[in-house]
Amino acid sequence: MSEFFPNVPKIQYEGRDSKNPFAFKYYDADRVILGRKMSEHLPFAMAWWHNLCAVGVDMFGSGTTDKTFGAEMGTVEHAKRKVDAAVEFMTKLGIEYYCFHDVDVVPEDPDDINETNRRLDEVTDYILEKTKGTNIKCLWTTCNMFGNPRFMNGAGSTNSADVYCFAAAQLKKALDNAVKLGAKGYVFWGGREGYETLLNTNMALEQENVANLFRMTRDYGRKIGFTGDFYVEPKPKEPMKHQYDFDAATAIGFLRKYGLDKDFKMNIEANHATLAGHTLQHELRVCAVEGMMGSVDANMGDMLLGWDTDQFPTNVYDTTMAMYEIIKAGGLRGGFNFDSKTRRPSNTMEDMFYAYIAGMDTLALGLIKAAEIIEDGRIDRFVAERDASWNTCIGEKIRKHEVTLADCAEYAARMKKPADPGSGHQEYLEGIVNNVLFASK
Ligand code: XUL
Ligand code: CO
Repeated sequence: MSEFFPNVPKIQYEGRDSKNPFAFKYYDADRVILGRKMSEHLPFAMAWWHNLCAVGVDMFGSGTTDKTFGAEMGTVEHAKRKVDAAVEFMTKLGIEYYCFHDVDVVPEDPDDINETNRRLDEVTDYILEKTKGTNIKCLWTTCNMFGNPRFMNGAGSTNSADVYCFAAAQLKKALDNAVKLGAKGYVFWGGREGYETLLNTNMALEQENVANLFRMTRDYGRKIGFTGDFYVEPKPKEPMKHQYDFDAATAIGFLRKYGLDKDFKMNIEANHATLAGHTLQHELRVCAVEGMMGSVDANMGDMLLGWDTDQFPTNVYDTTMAMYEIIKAGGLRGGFNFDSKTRRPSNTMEDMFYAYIAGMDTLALGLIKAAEIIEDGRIDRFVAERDASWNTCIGEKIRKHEVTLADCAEYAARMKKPADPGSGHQEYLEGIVNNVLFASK
């Protein structure tokens, strides 16, 4: 068992007074909150790419972390050692799900997609073998259709019909593997589905081609028995200057336009929300309102940097407001995938565990505090009272389409002057949140 992480024990819940770095302070899997176990509210997933592949490379320097796991990088042998490491890592943390891109689990053959697919068969067989008898399973899978140079002008939005077919080939294989591994979802993140300049871009054609790729993938998946959700993961930019799935509202509008909204939901990432000029809470509220709440890529950005830093979520205020939205929407269909990476100088194997413990505890604390805000009831009551006029005679008639614009104008003319709409009491409400967060019990 202790092959790759010999210094790390099984991580247990010890409570908030524990000083043990290898213990949860808040995540207590069996604790019941609002009628459900914490583990049911928080289906955690490990992201294969950050945890097992990323070695700390940045724009200015090479890797700082050793992720050879005793094998030569770039070999199928190494790919299998990553599977072994994943199983040990997840078992020690009590994480049940994993997420991956096709080329996270195998080295891609640069010249022959058939060889890459053969390797995928071999390594997914190995994943099945190693996870048999455990409760480890696939939350979602996806394709890397942004790293290979052939995708420099996009995958679904490429100018080249040949390249488009290579994207289709990857998607077909990914859906085969989704069924094989029992994945709950498939994610489309359109890293290069957008443009650098409109001077060379036929936006209408490109968007229609992306929709066609979604449709064909949906049709293939359903044909071979994939019953899970398809997700779109919005992001406004990076790597492209402009990405078509800019934010949740844009992506949902796109899916509705092409009749794909029944099979697709959103995979919302915190750092993508802030890049779009939104909060994570905003993006989740849009999903809740539209019935498109799917899954979450858990991380956070750094407001002073402004790019996709993919840091582990450690801001309790943000996770509290995110959990508030998720609980009120009835929970996630998917889970919380840590699309997060340790900082470049956090380069030990132990840091991988510290990061996950901090992230899991921060979401657990957010869950606890969000439930307390809901049970406290002051905020919900205030919002209901604020909107009370919509339950009065004229308010109800407007909502039921029983009056015309002229009827409303006549109503205003009779009143001469409206009643005071009432204070928004923002600071009072922010005080309630702080009161719940920091009340010592
Ligand atoms: C990139 C990103 C991706 C997707 C999956 O910003 O979030 O890792 O989650 O392709
Ligand atoms: Co992501």
